Amino acid sequence: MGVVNVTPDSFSDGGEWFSSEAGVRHGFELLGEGADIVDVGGESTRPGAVRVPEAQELARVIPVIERLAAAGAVVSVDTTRASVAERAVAAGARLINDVSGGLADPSMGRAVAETGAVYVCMHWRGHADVMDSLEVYDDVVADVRDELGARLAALEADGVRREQVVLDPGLGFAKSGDLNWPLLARLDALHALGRPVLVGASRKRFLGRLLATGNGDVVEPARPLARDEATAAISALAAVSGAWAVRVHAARASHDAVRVAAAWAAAGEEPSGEKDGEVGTA
Ligand code: PMM
Repeated sequence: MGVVNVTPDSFSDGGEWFSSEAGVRHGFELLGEGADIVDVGGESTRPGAVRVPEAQELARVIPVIERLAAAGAVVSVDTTRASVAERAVAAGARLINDVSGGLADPSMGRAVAETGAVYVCMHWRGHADVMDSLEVYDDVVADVRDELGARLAALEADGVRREQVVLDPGLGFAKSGDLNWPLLARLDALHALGRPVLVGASRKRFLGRLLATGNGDVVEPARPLARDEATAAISALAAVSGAWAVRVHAARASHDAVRVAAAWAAAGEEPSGEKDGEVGTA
């Protein structure tokens, strides 16, 4: 899944794709680099970011989704708003990627059920302006699994079919630094919920910290663009761990990494059939 942030303030690509034209062009670039899905978002979830009004979010994402979908691309909309999700599906999006897992908008479950779209349900505890204060866990892996399990049950109560849902540990969301590594190392705990898993590690702060230079008081985190090689390494490891997709800003390196992982796995294992069940749309 390649990322098109149609925002002026995304932390990782600095608003480079902030216009419909540029967003569409970048979407095609990502597809050309091997992305299977283009994820279009109009609201930054950068730590500390403030919300944009719904009308502005719609004005950013709908034209880009329409153009990419009309050209045959599989498009996902990155939104926490049910109204934006519905309009995006009407414009051709086939996936709804909700970083709040339905918690930001009580109407989301019903919208997902009605559209029949694939729904990425990410682990989330609060909006970007407060999330850093919410990272209190007894056991981050068990807590994230249990909270996602609760979201899955709530979605089903709203009429969403389990087969529509993909789960996501929400790296970097109410999780700083070393809290992210156990979630990656224990993707099996999320797979135990019986749904496919998407991993979004691309260019995130915990990678900047891992790759930091200097020591003592002068430690400099690696810049977002200097995190792409580490992102590709995670893509390979996530693929080996059975992830359904990785959400990345630089598609080519991760596409190659995933191909390496697939060749490696195919050479070492007996074919075992479907691992998590199909992700199905209506
Ligand atoms: N991360 C961001 C935005 N959307 N969606 C999913 N499903 N998973 C993520 O980890 C995720 C996401 C934040 O990163 P960005 O601002 O660089 O897009």
